[in-house]
Amino acid sequence: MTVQGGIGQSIKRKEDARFIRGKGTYVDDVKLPGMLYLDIVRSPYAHAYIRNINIEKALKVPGVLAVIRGKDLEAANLAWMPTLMSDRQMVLPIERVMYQAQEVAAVVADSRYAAADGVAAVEVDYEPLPVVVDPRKALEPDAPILRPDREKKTNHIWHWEVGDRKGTEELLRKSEVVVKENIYIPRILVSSIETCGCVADLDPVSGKLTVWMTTQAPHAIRTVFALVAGLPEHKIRIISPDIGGGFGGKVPVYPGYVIAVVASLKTGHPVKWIEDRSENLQADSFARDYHITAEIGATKDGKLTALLVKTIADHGYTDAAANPSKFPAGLFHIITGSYPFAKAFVEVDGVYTNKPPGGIAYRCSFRVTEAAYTIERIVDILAQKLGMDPAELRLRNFIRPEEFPFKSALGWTYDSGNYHGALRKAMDMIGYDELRKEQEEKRKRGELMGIGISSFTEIVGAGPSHTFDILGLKMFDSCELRIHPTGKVIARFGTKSQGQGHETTYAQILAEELGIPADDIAVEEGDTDTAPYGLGTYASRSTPTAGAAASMAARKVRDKARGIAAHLLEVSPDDLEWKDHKFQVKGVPGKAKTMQEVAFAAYTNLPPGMEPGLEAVSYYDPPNMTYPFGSYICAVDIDKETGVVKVRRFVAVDDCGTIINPMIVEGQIHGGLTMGFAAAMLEEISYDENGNAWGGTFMDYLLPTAVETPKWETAKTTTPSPHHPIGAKGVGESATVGAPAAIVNAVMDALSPYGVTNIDIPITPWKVWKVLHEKGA
Ligand code: MCN
Ligand code: CUN
Repeated sequence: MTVQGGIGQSIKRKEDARFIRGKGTYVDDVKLPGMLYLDIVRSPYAHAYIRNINIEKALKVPGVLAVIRGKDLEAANLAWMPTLMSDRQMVLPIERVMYQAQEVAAVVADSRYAAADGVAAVEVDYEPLPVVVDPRKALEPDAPILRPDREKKTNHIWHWEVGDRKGTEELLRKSEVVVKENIYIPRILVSSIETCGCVADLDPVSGKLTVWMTTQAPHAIRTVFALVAGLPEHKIRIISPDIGGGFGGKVPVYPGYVIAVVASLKTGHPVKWIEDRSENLQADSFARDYHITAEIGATKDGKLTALLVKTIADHGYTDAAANPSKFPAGLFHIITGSYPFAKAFVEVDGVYTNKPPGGIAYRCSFRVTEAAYTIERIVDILAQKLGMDPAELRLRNFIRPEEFPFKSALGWTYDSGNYHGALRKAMDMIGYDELRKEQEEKRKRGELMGIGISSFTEIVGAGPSHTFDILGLKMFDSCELRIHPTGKVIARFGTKSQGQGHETTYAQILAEELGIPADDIAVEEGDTDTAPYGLGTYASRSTPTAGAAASMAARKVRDKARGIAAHLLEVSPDDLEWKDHKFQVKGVPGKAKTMQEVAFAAYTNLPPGMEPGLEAVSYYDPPNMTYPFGSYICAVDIDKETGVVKVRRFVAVDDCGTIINPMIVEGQIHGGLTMGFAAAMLEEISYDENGNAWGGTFMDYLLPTAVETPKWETAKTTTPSPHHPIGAKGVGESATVGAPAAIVNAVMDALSPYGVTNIDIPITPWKVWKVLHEKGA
């Protein structure tokens, strides 16, 4: 017997009732009496001394009430703030600006327009300084030191390594075939529909600070605010209302948030700050920017041996990456992917440059995108060198289903997988053998067609508290569940949906566990005054952590409910079984009580001595990460004359274990594939030698529209996670992680007759045309 909205049903999203009517409440919809507006003065220079900031004219602009500078913040000890990676970051500068578009001062006014006029009237006297854009140049001995405030007088931030360096080098030396490639994964930025912003309201009477804020992690923000600003934590309320896309870009604390809080304190009014699109693109947390050298070894018949990876990570002027504290390069060491290497070694060096800070954001699961891209690219380059079909090379090497749980060469324990199954399914769907035949014929005619595979392994669900923390906060998550007398439910979570559909899918888990229709279950997130503590939504962790907490809380409720049901049925609790979503007397299916009947009794007719009420809380600390995976195959045609790449077909087989809502998962995969396509073909933010951003507006930061986006063909296999209460793995980032390598592998496959092994993304027509031209095609 199924329950309405139980696990596996493609019910429509509950939240869409308000979104499609334009009735969502986003931060910019919050309007409070007496609210003021903040706008920010930003630096035109990538590196400069600030000689003077003259605010006299700005203060004369009608409507302007205050101008805030770094030195105003210094008095409150707020000119700098700590980053998540134990570095420090300017809220507003006192002496120097470090990147173009950095916040320099802030204007508070009684309207958004007056604030903008005020910004235009602030006069800043800069003295330009030498700019460092290339992280490799930043490491040269004569490079200007960008962070003299640090003890170590060097632009090198940290070195991090994992694995067996000597063993890997030795095994590579002994390997019959070795290939090595330099791969650059450029800077990209999330372009959510909604930019970042907040409304900060410090009530002068109660001393309570309420901040409506575009954040993916409200509780963590509350604790960080308490620790940094010294405010009592119970007097801070962070509300993350509806969010128009996060994708990682709403994890960091941006200076604008802090300045808005200070402005509210200073003026005694609520203050709103909303970024505009260019500010969002130019100053917010970036993703990728990894300069990677990968080397892979194999035997002549294609058995993989060892993998060695060296990386320079460009962090901009401060290391403000959002990673678990122990992992400065995130989970990059998932880079051995779907393969059982005997030896592997990875090292990463973090470097300062004159660029905006950040790192990891953009549907990445903590640098898993970089890892998956590298391994899936280098395996293809190896196949090319071996003269072996890339599908054959993968199938020969994949970790076998019976080898799970599998310990990778770099120390992760993969929970479950069936990589052969996913790749074979994708090959069937796309008609792999026929495509290869077609390619052979086309090659004879001089036409360029390519087929690319990506068989990625993800790692999501941070995480087990023995390994995962952010600034010491353990990365568990939570569900608080309460059943009302009439059998209706409210459940609150420590995570925060930004479009993923949590109001629907958490209700589905609870419906399945409680036998109560999903329509009768309200889900709330994002208000720290009401939601249980949790670390928030990013790294596809909500289902593995808070989703599991939903099951565990429901099972706690069921334990109590069993006693009440036994009382109602006048039997011993041991005589009951939970079957078909109700408590039944074993062997007497007609004698049963539903959860709704039990709920009413919990407030009206209890067994003697039992506490009234029916509720439970679960703080779920997962025993392991979950390891979703997939196999993607892409077929492209390239126009020799123009270099234009056309994705003809793209087949995606994903496996995220038990699926809660197939329609939502398909939506996640469609969106993720489109973002992966964007990274492979269009998006890039780069800098000229003076540190001017290229790609700071949508005129030249290219997003895919419906016109460019290929038609996605999706399918699934189901390999449940053995340690998750319902066997689910995360899926929110899989497609963005897996897609780029499939597309680039297809392009390189098309170009392989010319001996081309790599073109760095984005694969623009110009880059392709240039290579073809150079090779005389
Ligand atoms: N789901 C499911 N069955 C599974 C796994 C997931 O039905 N086996 C559902 C979940 O219940 C949830 C959705 O799929 O409704 C995504 O779940 P999960 O993989 O747990 O990821 P999170 O909810 O933690 O979302 C975070 C993830 C990340 S990190 C980025 S980045 C990203 C992504 O989600 N940002 C998004 N997808 C996004 N989608 C939208 N619309 N907006 C964003 O900002
Ligand atoms: Cu890295 S982007 Mo998601 O983890 O919010």
